[in-house]
Amino acid sequence: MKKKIALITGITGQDGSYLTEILLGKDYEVHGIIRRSSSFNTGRIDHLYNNPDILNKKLFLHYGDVTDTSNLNRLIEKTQPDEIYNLAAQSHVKVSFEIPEYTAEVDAIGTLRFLDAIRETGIRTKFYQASTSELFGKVQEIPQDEKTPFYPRSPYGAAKIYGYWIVINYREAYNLFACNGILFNHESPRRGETFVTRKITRAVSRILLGKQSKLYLGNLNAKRDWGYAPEFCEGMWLMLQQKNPEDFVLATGETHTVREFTDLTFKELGIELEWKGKEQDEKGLIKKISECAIVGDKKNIIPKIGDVVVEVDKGYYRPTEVDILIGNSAKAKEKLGWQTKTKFNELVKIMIESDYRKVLKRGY
Ligand code: NAP
Ligand code: F7E
Repeated sequence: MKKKIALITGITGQDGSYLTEILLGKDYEVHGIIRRSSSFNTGRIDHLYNNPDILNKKLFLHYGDVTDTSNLNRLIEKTQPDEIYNLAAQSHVKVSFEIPEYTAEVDAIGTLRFLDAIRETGIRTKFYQASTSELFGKVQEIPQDEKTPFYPRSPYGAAKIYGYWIVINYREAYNLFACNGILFNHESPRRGETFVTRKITRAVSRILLGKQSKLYLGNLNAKRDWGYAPEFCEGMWLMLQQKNPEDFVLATGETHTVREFTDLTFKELGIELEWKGKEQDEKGLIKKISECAIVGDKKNIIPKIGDVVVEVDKGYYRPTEVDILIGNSAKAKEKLGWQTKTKFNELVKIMIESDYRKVLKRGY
């Protein structure tokens, strides 16, 4: 049987790297679009890229950018994909307030360019769009599912809502097989280092090893539905294996605050925190230090009881915030047989264990 061909934008990102592994595991030929960069940007796929049995045999990389229409048309013609996964995005919500126009160019119009390239070339392919729980923004109901009205709270959310609707429009107008995966936050050791979970696990590792003294955070009370990224990438593939194109929410159904994520991260390394002060003056201090499996002897921990290790920096606050997200993925469970396995505390453990070992080994 002919191998299936997938084309992935955003292959160098967190999700792109896991999705590539999943598709190669299912014997796909995978083509990825990478951006030209002045420094290396393939770190997350280097283990595949540097494997001579994989590169240019099962995995092919092409320079491109979702802001460049002619390049997208050419790549679609050249690769003739059975499935396209559009993961490329300016994906940082806070940054989208600084570069709103570029965010719209990539996240909104980039999606349109792809759909239109499919229409123009007339190739028969399936299209996955990386939609997001940020569409729900100022949430209109709790929990959120496929029928919950949207209320985006950032230029990122506003750009992604265009992407969401243009997918539906092209599906209805031109009969394309195009799906929106409305994915709630999903994290991993490969998460970008400026997203809050990875920022916390890296900083806590560095604090305990004496490489940095404090972790500065923004809104400690924001609540997110955090899942484990590889499981969400399997869900993307499942959406494109259905008979009919539909939109699906993928979420864990649990929500936790940034403060809880921070507390649990320290706890995994044997540190109990106490919180003092209110709102922007709130601080996290070390209350107790215990032996723990990851660190071993507590003498290896550099900070002392009473040290302030977390502070609030209002520079990390957003002009408009999404206060709470919690998803209901009953539809995905029923129709795709998809549900999360990794619980919140396991996710924190996976991430802190990975970062602690990295900092210990590399020294930074
Ligand atoms: P990520 O780690 O930030 O990766 C983004 C990818 O897009 C990177 O490969 C990046 O390339 C690429 N990219 C950015 N601008 C591009 C452009 N103009 N042309 C081509 N490629 C471009 O994001 P992620 O966490 O893997 O998320 C994947 C997708 O899912 C994104 O669309 C995101 O908005 C969406 N999403 C993510 C979550 C989540 O919790 N992770 C939840 C819902 C939706 P470089 O490596 O060169 O920067
Ligand atoms: O923020 C709060 C912040 O940047 C989570 C992207 O993948 O998921 C991601 O967007 C929460 C927010 O992710 C800091 O205010 C506090 O309430 O990790 P984040 P995000 O904004 O939820 C969605 C689903 C996507 O689609 C996006 O592409 O944490 N927070 N203190 C902080 N956030 C950051 N980054 N840094 C802080 O210091």
